[in-house]
Amino acid sequence: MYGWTGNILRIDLSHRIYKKESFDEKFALKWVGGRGFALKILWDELKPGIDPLGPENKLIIAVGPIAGIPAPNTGKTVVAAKSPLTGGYGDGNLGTRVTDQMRKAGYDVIIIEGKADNPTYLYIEDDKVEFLPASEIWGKGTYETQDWLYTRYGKGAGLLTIGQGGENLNLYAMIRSLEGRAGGRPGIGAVMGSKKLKAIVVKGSKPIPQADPEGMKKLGTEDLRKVQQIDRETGWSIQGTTGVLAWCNEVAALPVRNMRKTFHPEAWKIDGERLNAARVATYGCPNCTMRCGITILDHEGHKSELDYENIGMLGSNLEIFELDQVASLNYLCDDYGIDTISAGGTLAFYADAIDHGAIEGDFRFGDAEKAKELLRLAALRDGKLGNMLANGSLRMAREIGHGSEAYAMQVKGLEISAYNCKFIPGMALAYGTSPIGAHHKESWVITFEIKQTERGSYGPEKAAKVIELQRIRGGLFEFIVACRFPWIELGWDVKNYAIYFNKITGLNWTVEDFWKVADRIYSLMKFFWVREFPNWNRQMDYPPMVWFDPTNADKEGPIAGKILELDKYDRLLDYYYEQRGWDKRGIPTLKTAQELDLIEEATEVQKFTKLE
Ligand code: PTT
Ligand code: SF4
Repeated sequence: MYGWTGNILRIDLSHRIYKKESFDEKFALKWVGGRGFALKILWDELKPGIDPLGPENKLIIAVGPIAGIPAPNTGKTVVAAKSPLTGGYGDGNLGTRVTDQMRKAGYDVIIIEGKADNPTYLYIEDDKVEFLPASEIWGKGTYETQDWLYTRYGKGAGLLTIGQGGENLNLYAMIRSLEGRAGGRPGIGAVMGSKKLKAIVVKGSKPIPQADPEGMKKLGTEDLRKVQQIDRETGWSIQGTTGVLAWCNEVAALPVRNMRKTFHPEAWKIDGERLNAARVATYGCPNCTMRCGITILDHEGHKSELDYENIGMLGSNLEIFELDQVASLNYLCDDYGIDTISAGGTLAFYADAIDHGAIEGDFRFGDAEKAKELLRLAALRDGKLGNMLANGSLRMAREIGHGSEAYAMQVKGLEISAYNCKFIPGMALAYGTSPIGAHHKESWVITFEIKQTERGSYGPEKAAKVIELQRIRGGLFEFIVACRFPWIELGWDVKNYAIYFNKITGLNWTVEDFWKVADRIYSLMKFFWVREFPNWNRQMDYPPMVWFDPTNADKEGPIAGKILELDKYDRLLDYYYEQRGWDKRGIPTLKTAQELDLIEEATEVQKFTKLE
């Protein structure tokens, strides 16, 4: 078997033991890697209903066959667990040196189970694992933690760390790596914190098994150069992801004031042009020639790397239009190790709830200094308010009541990222059906929808496009494990990934083979949710009700008077389910399970609900 090391490293923190296990070719071909491996392992090994923050939950770190090989943008790793924020399957994907170090150490998957007695960090070097005391770094932010570890293990070591957010079980705590990388929005950092695991250091020295290493090296190096050339010609990385901010503002899709508004006259102050002008450094992931991490100095003088989601959720959504202050909020989220999207969404919900009299408080939209203080409370779970904020907007809404759940901007408990879909049905469907809760990473259909279709239409072609993108983004790039930006931003053909895959594995796959794996993964993710929530119904795939409320329609601007319509959204959801082979509840049918080779899993899920 080429392309996979075939090894899983299983680490038990409770008993301070570890062992190397192997997987066979059948497992590799069925699940390929990354999200596929993580999902299948969690499905097989977690008992339904376990406490995501208890020792029974498992933290999975998984790479895929392309990960770490010099080829366009392969420095990514998947981190996954049962999510404490949503209660369902949760994962994220971050740029890190762990990717190639882990492969070189001889593993495709690391499973971390149990819970350490005391704060611990792991040092993994090839076949050796050390359980080391983390007392000197426990309580510290991610930047100080990284520096401490780099001093001991050198800059080339692969590092994954958590900050105070993960330690204090903030439900949207993430795992951090490098200068500006963060992954695991649905609280994967909190799972790591619940295990008293502060950091993981990985170093490896073995070759990554490949069918044609020389051919792949030559092709990969050439393609990295080509991608760099296209990036230079198009100028994409001049503004990187933040180039989309001005467009969102123009087409009324920007999150403003807890997504009550869709554009703002001051948005230009925090757009990609301003960001690029303020740039002091550029960061990137390993094996990348696009380097999209635009870094500026924040209000206090720290270096802070900003992407569009960070600015949208901590800037316009909070009506903060001073770029250096947005950078400060972003820096704090990075240092505490909490998700900027959920943090921004939860703070915006809190300000909105105060505005609507659902809760008393002195936080107002636009107040950057107060927002900094609230981030600290949330990260440290300081006091009653800190605890509420640390639980995310849905739990907070359920606690404070007064109908506020309608404007908690989340799906399945995960806060919506920075696209305001008041009147963008296809993108609302993408959020509704995202298998980890509302995240644009699965299907970023918005540009197709606004540029190439009638914006207010609910036709089957929109459902089809959402699925097509989910196959590529939530499927392919999450199981071969590579950054999707060369494809989405520069038009780098997905067929290239089949070429790399075949050179590395010695197989002869086409992209159609990839789509089958993607569909299998999507159906199993749904089974995972259904097993956790046996009364599953289609309302779990709805976006927040405020997007259907005519009184919430814009009063002016490009979409004045327009709002989503629930009966039409339901029809769109039906098209989506039909095309996926799922029933009216949104659950894969037995026939679909059979076609996707998921019969064993379907038998298991039948213990919880009857399949059609
Ligand atoms: C991702 C989510 C995103 S998606 C952003 S900005 W984006 C936010 N980044 C955060 C951050 O930074 N710090 C922080 N404390 N919280 C943050 N929360 C938000 O998290 C990321 C890039 C980006 S930038 C995107 S779209 C692409 N995402 C990819 C993906 O998901 N899969 C894939 N195969 N390739 C991708 N390429 C791009 O990577 P989550 P990263 Mg992150 C600081 O993981 O959980 O999905 O959250 O990965 O290495 O930081 O790169 O406009
Ligand atoms: Fe990382 Fe950006 Fe490069 Fe993707 S394009 S690998 S997110 S630096």
